[in-house]
Amino acid sequence: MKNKAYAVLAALACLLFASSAFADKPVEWQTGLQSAATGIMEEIRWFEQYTLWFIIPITLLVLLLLIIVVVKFREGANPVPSRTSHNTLIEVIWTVGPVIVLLFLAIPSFQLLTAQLTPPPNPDMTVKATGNQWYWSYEYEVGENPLSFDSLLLKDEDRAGLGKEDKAAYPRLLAVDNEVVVPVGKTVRLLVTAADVIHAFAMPAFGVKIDAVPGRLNETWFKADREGLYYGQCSELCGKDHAYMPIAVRVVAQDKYDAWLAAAATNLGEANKALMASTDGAAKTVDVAANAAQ
Ligand SMILES: [Cu+2]
Repeated sequence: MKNKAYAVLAALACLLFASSAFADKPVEWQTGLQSAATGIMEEIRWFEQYTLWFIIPITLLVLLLLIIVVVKFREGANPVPSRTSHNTLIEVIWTVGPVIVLLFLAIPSFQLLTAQLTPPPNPDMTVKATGNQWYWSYEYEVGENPLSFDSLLLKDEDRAGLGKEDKAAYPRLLAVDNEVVVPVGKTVRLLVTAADVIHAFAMPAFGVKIDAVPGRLNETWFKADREGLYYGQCSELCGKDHAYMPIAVRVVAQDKYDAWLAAAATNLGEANKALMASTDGAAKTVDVAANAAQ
């Protein structure tokens, strides 16, 4: 029985490890946050743990007080209830105590929010993401002719030809045809808007989540610390296909990014194919980029 439990645990660990090796995305039975790929997400993970240091003791204290009241002041033990209605000391304590606790939570929380929404001066590049019913489109601010493309969910038919490893890297309902490509270690300013209804751009591993509102340009940023393929989703209910407009960001070395960008100016499909061949090895068999035109 014990061995079986260990085997299950080991299998789970393999599963977690294997999927994290391919791409940053949610895993089955996951309850915690995704591992961080940016400094902001590191801070968010820290803040979550920090908050628990308040939440758990407070919850236990309230539970303890409730148990004391239930036991000590039940009718059997305390037939004549006290008629006390005020106690100034207690009222001061239960007002000032929570205020202090809230300050301890609010100050780092607002600091983090400010950091999230304030791109550092002189970002290395700017990408604009536009939410549409139901896909994302992206624009790169590069020279005279900005690069722009749509990014659509990779359909089941297009995934059918993928090998096992590729299926893990290009998961169902998360993989897209044209990924956002950015260089590793560079500050990317992200402008987010929408063309029709409100969407939201969310990339859990980056600690990015910002509304995409028609007629309004929201600004945030990220600096990915490691290369990889990252998945996020639209996070504002935007219509019937809200669940089918994922976000994929591929973080690559600067030289690969430069090569991709140069090639993408003339042929995005070929640029994507070349990039995948150089980052994924030759395992990739299906022409993911080919269904771009739709
Ligand atoms: Cu949506």
